[in-house]
Amino acid sequence: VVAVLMMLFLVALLPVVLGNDCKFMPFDCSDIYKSGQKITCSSCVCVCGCSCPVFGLENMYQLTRNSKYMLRVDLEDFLGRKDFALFSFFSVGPETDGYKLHVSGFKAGGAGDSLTEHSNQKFSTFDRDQDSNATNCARQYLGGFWYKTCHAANPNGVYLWGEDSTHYAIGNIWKTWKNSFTVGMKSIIMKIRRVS
Ligand SMILES: [Ca+2]
Repeated sequence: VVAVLMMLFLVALLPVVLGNDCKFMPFDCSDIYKSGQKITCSSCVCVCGCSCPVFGLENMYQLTRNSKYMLRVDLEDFLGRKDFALFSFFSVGPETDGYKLHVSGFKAGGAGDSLTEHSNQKFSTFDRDQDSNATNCARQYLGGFWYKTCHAANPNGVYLWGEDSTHYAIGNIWKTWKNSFTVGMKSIIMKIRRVS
């Protein structure tokens, strides 16, 4: 199912997709925080009111279509190392174009850039091969992602609980972490923030 995107997106500021009946609803989460309202989750989505999100590709498309967002990926391994990768631009395209990833402007972070090469790729799953490889990358590497030929990051791959080279590149890896396809991360968290 294309709409399933298991990566955890934490969103600091989200735009509203305003329907006609929602004119006086908060514009985004910062308005909620300012109002003193308590939200129990660490991020929220405001679409005719604000709630805790379960993110899918369609939501990511709707969120990023009208404003500019930056992306920060926070990573941690099982040895206690924490680091990040920062990108100045992030968006997801519409379903009619395969929910293409658009990411650019790698700026900083010791985790390195394992994502830019996935830019302009459609999202592929077991049942929808939209990658640029002869094989089905999702089946080959047991994940769902914006595969190209196939990946440098596989955050929806198998949770390996650390370093494991038994099966090539199937893990939830971020290649530039250790220039390796064998290190399964403890966590990979993608956070977006509106910048305009
Ligand atoms: Ca393919």
